[in-house]
Amino acid sequence: MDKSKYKYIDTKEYDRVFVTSDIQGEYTHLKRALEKAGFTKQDVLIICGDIVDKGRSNIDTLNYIRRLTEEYNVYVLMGNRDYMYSLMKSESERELNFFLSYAKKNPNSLYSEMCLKAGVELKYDAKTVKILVSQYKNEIDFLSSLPVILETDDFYFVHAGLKNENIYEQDINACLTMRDFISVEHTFSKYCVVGHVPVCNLHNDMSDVLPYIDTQRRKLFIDGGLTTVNGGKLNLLYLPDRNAENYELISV
Ligand SMILES: [Mn+2]
Repeated sequence: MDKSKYKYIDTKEYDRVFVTSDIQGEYTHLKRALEKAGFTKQDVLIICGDIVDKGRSNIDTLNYIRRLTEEYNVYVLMGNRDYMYSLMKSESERELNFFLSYAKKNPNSLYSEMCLKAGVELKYDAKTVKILVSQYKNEIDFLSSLPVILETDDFYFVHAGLKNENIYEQDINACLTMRDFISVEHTFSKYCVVGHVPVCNLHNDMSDVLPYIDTQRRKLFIDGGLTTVNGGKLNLLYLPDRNAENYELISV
């Protein structure tokens, strides 16, 4: 994995460290959670990917989060859904077709909203993509430039998981899409915080949206299943120290 996909931040300069994930086009949940937390410019928020698709307000969510990154200490990581949009700019026909088949399968998508808002007929072809890429350059550039792994002195953050702690050995696709991080046998030296898999699947209880924690291998799963699970929630966690089990939860 190349260096541009990895980011380190020093969190000592901030009052509080927050993390959330899988907002999936429902920014009003994030807005409410941040209000409940009393999030300020002295705090930092890390968003572990999948900011768009599945929800009702994908363009508004993207713009809300872009604004947050300009006005607050907010770091957004790439999720597999966000990544798909970087393929819109690809010269490769295979990658473009991969994107188009994804867009076709996801009717509540940023893609369909972009067509609607631009007054372009919703079609899944290269010509339509080209029009959208020029009309939504800033939005697509933002999604394309997101880092994949963020490290602090106390945590790793990534959308789906890491295979070990050697950052440069990671496969980007695996970081964004692995569904079996729970079975990765590596014991992390500090907690690895991820979204991607709704926690109810790990709890084996479809109504349980509380974060799932593996204290032995130091993994913290936080995706409350907003938009993907009945009764799903957005989990915003305040991490007061490196012992992730001490988190305080705001669930909306
Ligand atoms: Mn995901």
